[in-house]
Amino acid sequence: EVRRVTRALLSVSDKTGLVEFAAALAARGIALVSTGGTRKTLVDAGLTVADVSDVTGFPEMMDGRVKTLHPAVHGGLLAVRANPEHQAAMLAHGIGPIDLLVVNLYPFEATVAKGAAYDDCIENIDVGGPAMIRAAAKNHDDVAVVVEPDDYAAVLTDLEAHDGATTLTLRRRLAQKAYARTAAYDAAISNWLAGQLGETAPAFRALGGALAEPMRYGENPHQWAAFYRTPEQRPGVSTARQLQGKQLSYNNINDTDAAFECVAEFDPARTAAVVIVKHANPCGVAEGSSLLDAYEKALACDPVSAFGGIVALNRRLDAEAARKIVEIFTEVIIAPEASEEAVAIVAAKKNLRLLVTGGLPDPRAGGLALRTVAGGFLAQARDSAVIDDMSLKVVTKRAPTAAELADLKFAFRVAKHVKSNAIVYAKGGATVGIGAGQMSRVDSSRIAAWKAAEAAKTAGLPETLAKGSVVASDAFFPFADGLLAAAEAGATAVIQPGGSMRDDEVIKAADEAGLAMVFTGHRHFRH
Ligand code: 93A
Repeated sequence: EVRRVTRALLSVSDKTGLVEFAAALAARGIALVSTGGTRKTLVDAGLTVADVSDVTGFPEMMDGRVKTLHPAVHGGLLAVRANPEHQAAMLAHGIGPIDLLVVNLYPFEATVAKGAAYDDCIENIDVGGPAMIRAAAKNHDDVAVVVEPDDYAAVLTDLEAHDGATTLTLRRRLAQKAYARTAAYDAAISNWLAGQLGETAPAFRALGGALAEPMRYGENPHQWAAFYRTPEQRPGVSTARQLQGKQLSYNNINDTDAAFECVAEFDPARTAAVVIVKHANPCGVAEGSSLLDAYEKALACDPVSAFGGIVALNRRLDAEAARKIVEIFTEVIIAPEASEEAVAIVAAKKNLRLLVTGGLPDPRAGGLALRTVAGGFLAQARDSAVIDDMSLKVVTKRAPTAAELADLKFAFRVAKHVKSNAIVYAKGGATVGIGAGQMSRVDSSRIAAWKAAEAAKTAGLPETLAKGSVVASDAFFPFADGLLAAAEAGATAVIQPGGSMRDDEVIKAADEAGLAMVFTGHRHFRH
């Protein structure tokens, strides 16, 4: 399943690394074919390169709109080498094989991003490039396709290791990347056109929304997406100043919002606090004597998940916290402000986005929360209930100690920001185990307990982090099992809304297990 490369077609807009790559191919005796601009670059560098016009027998025409759209090119990419009929067709029509395709597309996204005129954007819609990429990727059994300079090295390594041939493993990997690229490219075009049509505007105009920016894609590369700003002026990701880093993606914005809304629950006058979010759920939350202290405690909860996460802080980002945060791969940092020194430290990580908001949103503020359903949308008030405003009721024989009570409040504050069913273990002002998004409460309890045990292992500690912790549940325990799972894991106190038909049973089980339990009277479902 290795395939010898005899001829390569190169047609690239981004000419980064092109000459070196082409020279290495030529040095292996691979024949090169190129389109106008690419060929000029290569010939100027002293390489021998055939002109694609000589291959097609047509000049590049119509402002370059038609250069490679020809059977001599597509036949060479699509012919199945082991198929005698395909071979006969190649022979009959004088079509030579193309075993390696190197294409990167007209810079449509960059053209839109720089605010170019409509016609300029249209002219930057590549047609021939994606057609060749899709053809080569379909025929990856025989053909290798490279869509970005980052992959040149991998191809050369493969050729070197297999005497001028590519492996199926590499060709498959490249084909997968190729389709991801054409999907994202088409999504960007459709997204831009939708924006031009003002297609989504009516619904958002009703809410007073304005297009903040079209996005490369949505939750997945095949979904178009755009970011709208409402006049609400709530400090957060939509009003933030981005000091550095790449453009935020759809998922970045969603996750950053989740992180910042959660950290805003912690009054900066009372404590420093840090929230680390992955996939819209907190994977570590902590209060601390400083941001560094809080960050270290938050990270300890689930250091594995924190990799590639979003970090939100409730106070001005300082140098010591920044230095620690940049030690691991982080997507976004969001804070009310950042010190000059902290900004300089983060600057060393080019891709890391740093956002400053100028303040924290008020967790008690009203406002709309929206979601779509087939054929409509649901609107509701934000969940603006805050633990400090709830009248807590001790329902067990044992009342929580002062330390337990502080952690219970902390855990319930966090549980509000964890997808249901939410179970949060906390100790000393830090989460130690979070169970999120399970369909059964007892499963969330088990997962949270398991994570607390895992985190202890990672830290080389003999005992689970849940030992001596407290536990919060976003909704009542319908049965005693979830509560008992928490007690078994080492929790000594529980906070939950209460209100189950079986509250008596659950309270009895808590008393028998020696737990202290507090009812809040408020549920924090989050779906
Ligand atoms: O205008 S196109 O859609 N028509 C084509 O037939 C075609 N073939 C290659 N654009 C086409 N390309 C693109 O030209 C490639 O995807 C590449 O981005 C660019 C390279 O052109 P040049 O070699 O002239 O710089």
